Amino acid sequence: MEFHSLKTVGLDDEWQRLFLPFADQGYALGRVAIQERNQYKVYSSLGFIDAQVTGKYLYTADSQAELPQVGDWVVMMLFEDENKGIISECLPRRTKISRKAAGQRTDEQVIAANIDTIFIITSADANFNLRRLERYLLMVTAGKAEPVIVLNKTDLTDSPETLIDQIRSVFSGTVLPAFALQENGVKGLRSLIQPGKTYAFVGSSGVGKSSLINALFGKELFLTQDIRQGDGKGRHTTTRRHMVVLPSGGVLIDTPGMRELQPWEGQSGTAETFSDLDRLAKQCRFKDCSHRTEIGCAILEALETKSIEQDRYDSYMRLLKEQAFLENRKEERENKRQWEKSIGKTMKQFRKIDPKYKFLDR
Ligand SMILES: Nc1nc2c(ncn2[C@@H]2O[C@H](COP(=O)(O)OP(=O)(O)OP(=O)(O)O)[C@@H](O)[C@H]2O)c(=O)[nH]1
Ligand SMILES: [Mg+2]
Ligand SMILES: [Zn+2]
Repeated sequence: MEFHSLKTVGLDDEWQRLFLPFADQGYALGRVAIQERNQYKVYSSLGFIDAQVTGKYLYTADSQAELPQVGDWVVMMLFEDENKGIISECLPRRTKISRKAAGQRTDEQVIAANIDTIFIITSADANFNLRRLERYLLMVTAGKAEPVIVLNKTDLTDSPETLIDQIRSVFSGTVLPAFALQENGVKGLRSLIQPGKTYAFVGSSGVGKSSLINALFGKELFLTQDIRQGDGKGRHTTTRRHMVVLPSGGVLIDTPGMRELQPWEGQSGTAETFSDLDRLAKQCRFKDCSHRTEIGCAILEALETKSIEQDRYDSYMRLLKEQAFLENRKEERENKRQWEKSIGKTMKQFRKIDPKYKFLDR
């Protein structure tokens, strides 16, 4: 990998300012390109090096989200003769993209950090789904990065314009058509990419994220899916997040397609995509309106007069439900933590009286 300085991977004055106090103590700065458990590949002043997180950092982190992720700026001790680093801190994230971790847990999973623009990739085939796009938009805007929607595989439809119009009905930002398998099919995308800025590619498996990055590089950098069999569901080609630098400048992060997509960040998440509905909801007669049966519900009224569509209403309701669920789970965990803390205190007091005292029933 060609690599000249940390500026190539996005270092700017603000990061430098944040790092200054650490520099004075002999630490080095780096940016995480790949992460697999506690094995990191980091851009540093020594070039592309292996790194690990200190034991202390690892054991004091409350969740995966607090550990360094792809795109993070990290503070390291460098071991020059071994070409290795030990990470002890992560600089505060400017932006991130995260979701609820797959499965039952309500943990936040950070997909990438410090991204300027997120390309949400969708494809002009059976995969096209506006509701899913809305969910991606929500996830992106909650993490404060700027979303751009890319409609890939425009060769597979007669009228990409129709699909683009549909996207514009739910999104007022930039929408770009693309054809990853043709050299000039990524012209629009390329023209958006600026040196020193960071771009993440997200979207379902098979929409062509890796193909688009390969097209931008003009060579096969990443593995892409072979000709699909059957309905094309199932296999993920990209299995980990990966940061690379375009020769012309611009930092790109490829991500594996997401199967489970639930927004993480609480209420704030509805802000952008459903801002009109949120505004309407403020006009409901009851403050805690569920927008299902209440008299004086502004949302139901809008539904009745067809100023909002049924499936937009449905996805709004689904989202509110998920958020309520996540909020509850967070509260539960907080309660549990408080409870454990108070048990701990009680036990300390008991031990003062009798050092052998144990709580048997926990
Ligand atoms: N027809 C057509 N096929 C494309 C285009 N872009 C990508 N493909 C094909 O779509 C398939 C999936 O592409 P990938 O780039 O692997 O998709 P991905 O989004 O990276 O998928 P995951 O890594 O599994 O998340 C491959 O067979 C590509 O050749 C396109 O613009 N048009
Ligand atoms: Mg891929
Ligand atoms: Zn209501």
